[in-house]
Amino acid sequence: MNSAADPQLIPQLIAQRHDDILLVTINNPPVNALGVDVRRGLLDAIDAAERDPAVAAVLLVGAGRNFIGGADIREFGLPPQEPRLPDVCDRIEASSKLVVAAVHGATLGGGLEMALAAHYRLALPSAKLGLPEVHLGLLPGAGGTQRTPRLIGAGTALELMLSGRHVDAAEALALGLVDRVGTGEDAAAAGLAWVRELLAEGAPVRRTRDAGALADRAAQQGAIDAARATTAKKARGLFSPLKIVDAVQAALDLPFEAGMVRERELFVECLDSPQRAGLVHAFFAERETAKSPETAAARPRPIAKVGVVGGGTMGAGIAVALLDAGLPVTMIERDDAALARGRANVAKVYDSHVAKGRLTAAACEAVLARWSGSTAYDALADADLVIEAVFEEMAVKEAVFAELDRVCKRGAVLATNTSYLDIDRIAAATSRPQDVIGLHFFSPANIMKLLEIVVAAKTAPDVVATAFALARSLRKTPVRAGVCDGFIGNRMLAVYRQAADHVMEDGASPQQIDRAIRAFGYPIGPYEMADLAGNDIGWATRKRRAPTRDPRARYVQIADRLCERGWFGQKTGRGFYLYPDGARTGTPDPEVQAVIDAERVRAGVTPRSFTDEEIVRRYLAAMVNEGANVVHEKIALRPLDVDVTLVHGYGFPRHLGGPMKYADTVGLPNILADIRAFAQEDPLFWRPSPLLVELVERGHDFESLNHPETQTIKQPENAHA
Ligand code: T1G
Ligand code: NAD
Repeated sequence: MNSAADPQLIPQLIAQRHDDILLVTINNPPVNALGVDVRRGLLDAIDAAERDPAVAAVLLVGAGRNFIGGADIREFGLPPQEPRLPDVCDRIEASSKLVVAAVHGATLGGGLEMALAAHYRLALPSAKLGLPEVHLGLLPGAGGTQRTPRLIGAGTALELMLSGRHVDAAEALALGLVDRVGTGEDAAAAGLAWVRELLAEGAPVRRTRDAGALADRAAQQGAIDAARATTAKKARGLFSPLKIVDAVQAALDLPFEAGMVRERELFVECLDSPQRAGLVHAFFAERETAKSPETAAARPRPIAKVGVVGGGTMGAGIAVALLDAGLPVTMIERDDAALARGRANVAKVYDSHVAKGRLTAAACEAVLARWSGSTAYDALADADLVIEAVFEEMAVKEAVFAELDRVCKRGAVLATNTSYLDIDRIAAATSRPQDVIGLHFFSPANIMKLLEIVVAAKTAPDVVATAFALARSLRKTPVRAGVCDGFIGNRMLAVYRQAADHVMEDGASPQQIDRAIRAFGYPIGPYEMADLAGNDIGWATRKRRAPTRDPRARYVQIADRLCERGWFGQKTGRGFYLYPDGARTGTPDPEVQAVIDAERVRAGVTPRSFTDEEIVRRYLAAMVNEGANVVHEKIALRPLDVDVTLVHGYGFPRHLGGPMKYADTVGLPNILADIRAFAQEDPLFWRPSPLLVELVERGHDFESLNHPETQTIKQPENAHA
């Protein structure tokens, strides 16, 4: 390295001398990921410091808001490039000159591993430290599974690696992950001051590999065994968690170098697992859906005051989500009794937080003070945004929007939380359709991450941008959707649920279908889900669709028979299952089986047996096929929008990436072959999506459509036709 006058090693890494300290700044926006160039630059910097007698110590810091967000996730799955991160960390640790890391903001994965390889660590108040690799189907593969247990003990290290949670500076100090918590946000200044102190005290080079937290072997083994037992129960088919436990076991059993070799073996197993591909896809996909064409083109309108019309299940949940984001909320209900219920639904959430010690009574009072209610719509005159969540009936919604059109100020955004209805028609009930948009929350609205932002034909771009900005402030995962019956998620749900109903009428029991879908990776099966959400919602939709249903289409009436008996699910104590005494887990109901048997006779069906594998193939084929239709009709911009919707709103296993990613993994020709085989029985239901046929003919997959340049935003007029 040349003199102090030549600070720049490479664009992403700046090395400057401050007297006898070499300040190395990682500058690789947006999160200083440890891509190959940064790794090379770091090696060069340490080598240069070693060679330069004038350098007594090296200080590592990150430019911008973060220290290091981890290894560069975009490199996973690509051919590995030297130097590998574990080698860079080993080089840092082996330095004869003091190496100190001063961390702020995100200090995650490979970023924390690098700090652990340094000889001393300082954290600033903004620091968020963690080893979240498990969320990507991986394990800390740059020495994290070997150094962390030696520094803080096997149990604590495993808890951090298996949860993937971030700890703040104070907790990091308490755990022993860092040596000191600094002040302010200037990592370089705070770091330089501390390094001078360390040099003045003659602080020795201290290698984390020599730390002794694993000394009490019996206790450490106990902690590992306990973690293995819990993980075996909780992993639910996830691949990397038990590999993490194996790696920490190696830290206890093996010398450091041998442990590093074992870590690498386990890391590569995780890297090669399809789950890594699914989880990395989900990571990037949920960041892509937050960028709609409109967010690039238009500025959001300011939102300071929000109105919510309807205080039922959704209205109350939406109000809580808004209050949690610090916004004042005005709730409108039909009458005082309904308004009181609405307030009680909101207060209930915060009261339970207080009861669980998550919120003080004073803080609860402060939040509820931002709630106001009225039965007069005029109370919404100065709202910047109004979200409607009244009954799912077109006439009721049109009346509400006409009223909002009368009372709301110009420029207010008028949103509907409808699950299925035609938002172009709702917008037409106002004189300002350009200000109308769909904000489709999922129940419970204050918990579920997904927010379908439904863009109607006349919705203005800045209204769309406003919706995406709102999603960010509510910490929701937004997906842009076009107008059709059920938008992206509910439209697909209706189709793959039909596929399950066909299998049930043809011979499988609801229990078998649920078991097969759970084994595939879902938290619960379709009939357990129906009983949880309430079978009456689907019934109302089927009744609404009856007049336009194709008379040639197969229509399974089993669910209708149950609803006619009032068996709506958990809320009525029985549905597809029995829920005695308010039980949350259902037990098989022989009377439901009797209804199914009677329906088979009525429909002239001779039942047959199904393998679980065939049930899953039919369920997924229907899901993927309709997903392709949704992309083909530009209701969803790209296949990844479908993936994010199903993962965040419909329980699709995240480690499979979503149905479209899963289809790419299975191979689109195989999915199409299944659909064509099933079409032998029912060509009307199993019509292959034109997009699926086209991609197979071209030898392409859904991933090929996930890149921005393929986007167009114009959608066909009135997709309801
Ligand atoms: N690699 C590549 N790109 C990344 C990245 C990473 N590690 N982290 C974020 N990005 C991109 C992201 O796609 C987005 O891009 C932009 O940065 C801003 O991200 C060997 C194996 C750091 C807390 O798991 O949790 O180290 O959309 O929108 O809300 O052991 O990003 O703008 O084009 O999320 O401020 C371990 C992952 C890696 C952390 C910042 N590290 N990142 O949150 O911004 S594996 C992680 C995050 C590893 C080693 C192993 C968050 C963040 P774009 P953002 P944010
Ligand atoms: P709900 O029956 O629990 O609540 C509806 C509320 O709207 C009632 O409190 C009612 O008093 C009030 N209301 C009716 N007409 C009104 C009017 N003219 N002015 C003011 N208030 C009025 O229904 P919900 O489950 O909360 O559903 C509300 C909307 O959200 C529906 O469009 C539904 O499709 C949609 N949605 C529901 C769910 C769900 O899981 N429940 C999920 C997503 C979207």
